[in-house]
Amino acid sequence: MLGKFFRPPAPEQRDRVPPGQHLASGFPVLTYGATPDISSDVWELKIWGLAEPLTLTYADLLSLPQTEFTADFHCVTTWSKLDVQWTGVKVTDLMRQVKLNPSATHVMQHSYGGYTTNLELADFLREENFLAHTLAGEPLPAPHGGPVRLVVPHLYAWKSAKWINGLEFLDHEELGFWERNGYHRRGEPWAEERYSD
Ligand SMILES: Nc1nc2c(c(=O)[nH]1)N[C@H]1C(S)=C(S)[C@@H](COP(=O)(O)O)O[C@H]1N2
Ligand SMILES: [Mo]
Repeated sequence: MLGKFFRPPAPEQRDRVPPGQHLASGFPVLTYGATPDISSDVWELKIWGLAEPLTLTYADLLSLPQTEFTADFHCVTTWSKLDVQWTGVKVTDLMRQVKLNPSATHVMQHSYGGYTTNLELADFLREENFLAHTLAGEPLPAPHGGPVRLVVPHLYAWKSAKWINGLEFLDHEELGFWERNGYHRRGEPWAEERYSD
């Protein structure tokens, strides 16, 4: 398993690598299907379902408070990358703009290209989640989800939609693309929630 693409964690990193994961060298790209080509002038994020409908442009996103984040990244295919540096808008700051219906309990992320992934509202509203537009000080490259992706550090990375363009609030759980295709409904890496039963 260890070889060109993986390296063993240093002792101080060991307790940050979840069971069954290996550190990747570099930052691999993992995409199902084609990479959408969306410029920041046309990018938009639509909010609908159990919330007052709202559309944010890239300029709207930049007008919200900007935060730098360092977060670990865990792909269910067993690679992890520690200390990824991002800049973007905290989900909690975004949600101050959104009038959520109190009956909302879940959210579906929608992406350009048709990818979807689901979250419970409590997993979505965490302080450490954010919409990222910058990776290591550079505009987020398209293969990593640019112009804008969600990042949900406490769950496997398939829960972090690249090229995000929609948040649909729901009062029940619906399953996204990978969740309908055998992956776990929640995907917590420390509990190795990889596959559905
Ligand atoms: N829209 C979209 N988002 C996606 C994916 C995808 O195929 N399409 N792949 C997911 C998976 S499985 C992982 S591991 C991460 C990979 O992000 P990266 O390519 O920036 O490493 O994005 C997630 N978000
Ligand atoms: Mo993944």
